[in-house]
Amino acid sequence: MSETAAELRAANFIGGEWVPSRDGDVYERHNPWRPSEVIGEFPSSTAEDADAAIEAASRALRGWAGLSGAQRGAYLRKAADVVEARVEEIAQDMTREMGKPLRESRIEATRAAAILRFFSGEGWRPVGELYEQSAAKSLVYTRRRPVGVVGLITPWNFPAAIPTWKMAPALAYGNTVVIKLAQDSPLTGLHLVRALEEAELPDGVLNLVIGSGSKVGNAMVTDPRVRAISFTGSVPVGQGVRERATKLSKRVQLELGGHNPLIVAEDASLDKAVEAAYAGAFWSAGQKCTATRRIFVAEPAYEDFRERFLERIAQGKVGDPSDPETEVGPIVSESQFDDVMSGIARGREERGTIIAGGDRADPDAYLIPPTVFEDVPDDAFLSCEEVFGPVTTLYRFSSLEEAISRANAVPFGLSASVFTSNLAVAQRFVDELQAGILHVNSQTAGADVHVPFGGSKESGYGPHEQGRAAIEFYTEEITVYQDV
Ligand code: UN1
Repeated sequence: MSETAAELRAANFIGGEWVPSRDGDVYERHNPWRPSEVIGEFPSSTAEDADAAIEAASRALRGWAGLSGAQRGAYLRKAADVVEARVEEIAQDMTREMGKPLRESRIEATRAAAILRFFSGEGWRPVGELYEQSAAKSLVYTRRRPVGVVGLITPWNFPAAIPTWKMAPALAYGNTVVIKLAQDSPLTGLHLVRALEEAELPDGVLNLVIGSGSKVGNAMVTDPRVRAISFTGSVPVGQGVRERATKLSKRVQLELGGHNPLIVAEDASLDKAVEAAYAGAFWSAGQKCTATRRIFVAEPAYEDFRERFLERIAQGKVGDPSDPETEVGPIVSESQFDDVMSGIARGREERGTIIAGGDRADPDAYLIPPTVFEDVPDDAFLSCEEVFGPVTTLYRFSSLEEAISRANAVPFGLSASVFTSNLAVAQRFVDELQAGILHVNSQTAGADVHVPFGGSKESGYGPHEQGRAAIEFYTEEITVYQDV
């Protein structure tokens, strides 16, 4: 363990103190590349710990909300400096704890600093609109105020970016925070919380609890003091969160799964399309809700695309995620590995043909090589359900209309790509494809820090995240009639 990492406390952070879980329970987290290596022992917290964190956040609310936006932004700017100075260390820990290839971990840690920096400027931007009253010339204005204590529940697959893109706007707009980090990758999030502690955030403004969704997450969702819940994770868990939280009139924001299509038109640059398909389907071992799950190729281009895609797969580096050349590393845990392998088995049972990968690639690591299916029916499991690994399927299409309608034929709507050199094709795709994030000539994954991010249909619920869009969820808009 590096020196600063050793200083990190594998503990909860409540009211400005690093504390073990109340009942002292811990769990071990292992390196998915070499599962015999223990990464660390982390608190296995309960509802009592969540309660203490919510209490601390409630006490800190008035003081924090009472600062100016620019004052709050100054803390985020300091934290951005700390994260930026530690990008390499954070990236190394991210790779060890969840197997994300180092090249992507570095990009993600850098992105966390950029998110903090973006939101540090929010305090200088408008917080309302000014009108004239209709009956008299007196003023009426809108004003955005903090929601209160917010609960953030984050997944293991983007352990730097997602906690940051929830914490930074929550804090910038004057809320206090209780965050639950995913049990599979808490170390990266500990670096982030530590950076905000080093920025001297007042006690209780940010509280961290590590534990399971059923204990800690549930306590956050059902506690009436928590006024808003932002959740990123699976569809069934997210829907359960929404049900319980809305009963208590809480705000809910959900970022759930995807089944993202990439359409390769006949006139596409195939080199670009192949590269994007590879990155979208296999980087981070396909463990992104924005990963490319279905690739629709125009009939005349199909054989050529297929051949180049298989060549690209043969050249790609699969293996040790700490090697900066590696493109595809292991799956995060044994249970996720088992899920992906059973998705592959199901694809085979349902008449799918595997043309690349499909079998475990290392007896120790949870390593699955890039896996490609073809001849999978549109109503088969693989064509409809998210398999959270490096697994994608090729389909042929004969008209754009057909491609768009098959691309839309799933309950998900997170991201989608088209590759074409024809503007009319691009425009039709942008008009008709049912997803929150559309890409023309770029891969389905990836998200810029300053623009809205979020899905439609079953992929998302509530206002979008990131950029200025985040203000919708993390503030309440009030209207003020002001007469003299
Ligand atoms: C990205 O594509 O860089 O959990 C972000 C996920 C998404 C974030 C994707 N919520 O995979």
